[in-house]
Amino acid sequence: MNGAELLVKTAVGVGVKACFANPGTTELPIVAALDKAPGIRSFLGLFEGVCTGAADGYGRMLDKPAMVLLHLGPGFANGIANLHNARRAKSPVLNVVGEHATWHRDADPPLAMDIEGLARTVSGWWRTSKSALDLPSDVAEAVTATRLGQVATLIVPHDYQLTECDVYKVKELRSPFETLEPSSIEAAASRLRTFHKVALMLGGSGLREPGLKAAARIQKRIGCDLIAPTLPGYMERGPGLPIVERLPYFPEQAVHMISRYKVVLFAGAPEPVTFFGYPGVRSRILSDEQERIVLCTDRQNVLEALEGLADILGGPSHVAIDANRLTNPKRPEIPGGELTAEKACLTLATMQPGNAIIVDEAVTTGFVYFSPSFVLPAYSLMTVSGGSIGQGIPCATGAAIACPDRPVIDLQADGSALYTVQALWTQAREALNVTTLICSNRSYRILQMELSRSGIAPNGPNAQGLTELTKPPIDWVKIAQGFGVPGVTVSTAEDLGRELGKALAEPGPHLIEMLLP
Ligand SMILES: Cc1ncc(C[n+]2csc(CCOP(=O)(O)OP(=O)(O)O)c2C)c(N)n1
Ligand SMILES: [Mg+2]
Repeated sequence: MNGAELLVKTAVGVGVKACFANPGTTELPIVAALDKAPGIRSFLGLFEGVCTGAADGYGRMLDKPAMVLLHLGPGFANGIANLHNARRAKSPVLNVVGEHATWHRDADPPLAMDIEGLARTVSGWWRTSKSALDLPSDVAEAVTATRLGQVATLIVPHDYQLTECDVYKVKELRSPFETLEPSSIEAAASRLRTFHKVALMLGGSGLREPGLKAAARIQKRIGCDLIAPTLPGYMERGPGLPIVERLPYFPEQAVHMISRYKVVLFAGAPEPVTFFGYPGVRSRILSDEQERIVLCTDRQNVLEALEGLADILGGPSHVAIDANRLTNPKRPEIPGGELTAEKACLTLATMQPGNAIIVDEAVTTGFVYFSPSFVLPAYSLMTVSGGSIGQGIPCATGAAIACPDRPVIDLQADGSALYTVQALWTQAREALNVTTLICSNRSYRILQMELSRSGIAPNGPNAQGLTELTKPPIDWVKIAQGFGVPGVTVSTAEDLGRELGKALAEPGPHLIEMLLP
């Protein structure tokens, strides 16, 4: 057995089942090992940002890592933007990056780069292997690090991949969570008993079904509202789960929403801040007068903390969610007429099948999706958690590979789609059940809005030229067809309803361009 086989065998042994790859010469021993030591399916991405975004989507869905196989520093660099989203989503991702042979490195060959320097910007754990025999423990440690919701990056010199060695031993995986002190949960509980108007901000596993059910028990006891970050990495919604509001994107709306509360309790979510530093607007959404209580950080077990708090507060063991609390307990009606952002979102909310996976990289078009969609059948929602666009199509691809029995719908802004559009080819190649709804407003609309908000007219020749996607218009149907995905353009809600129905009924990927004003 060589080092590459040792690496792959260990990865299989600790439960890795998928590898999103764009390899080069320094990874070819690992490519060969994927055949020799079976257990991992590989998927070719035609750009590294596709591979990392797909691994992110896969990791968010299954809460366990896929491997990403990347070529030296340049390959890794191409994948960083979506690894940034993975890091912000607390998504488990295992990167394996080939490095030049140790004896060749000093010659400074063309693809040589400081890979560790790149790795540290997005990885909670990173290492360059020191020998072929270290590879099993390196892989096991890397996978353990991903269990904390981290990106782990293992850099493997080419000569170690080729070194013959027989030792094969999978190391035990340790629980990665930092200890949760019962006294801090008790302290939070006694402080909370004295307050009304509490918001509970949920992150990590707090937004998965068991976490949400524990949050509902706390809510029943202290009457708090539940809030998710503006861009949650992963959350579950549906019947039987409590209503969770989302912090709005624009700072004045976020401040307005959070100003209702005297106390904000954090469970695995960071304190919210504005996306950008706007002159005259403070960074933190909370005021100095509002009390912050940290139940647990994102390095602790959020579910355990929420359940512990619910127990101490004496919350009932199960809370039936009262449908009367919903302001609009009925599913929205199918709208009609020329499409708008709102009608596009309502049509999706009306037709969304049960158990769907919704990827929301709709930017401005998606603002109106979240509210009507809390009355829908159960679904999972993923957003562009790190604000680094070009995440949606790859993320949907990885999610469909992780959960082949669930329909995936990607509500996808047009500008963002074009960063990693070649992920459509992987969808076609793997016959994935993904429907991509392109929000075709032919602009970087959010930038136009930000320009107007800052008092700059968005119609100067440069401001216009840098925010419009016209001249020439982008032909979405041809792009989709070019990658092997059937595509269609719609301009009314009725047509969208009909085409979405067809796309969901037919296996394989589809793209629908929704012409929006
Ligand atoms: C990697 C990266 N590059 C650039 C940006 C800046 N940016 C934010 S939104 C946006 C364009 C959004 O346009 P689109 O995806 O069409 O959504 P719309 O605003 O039209 O709804 C850009 C360029 C970013 N956030 N991330
Ligand atoms: Mg746009």
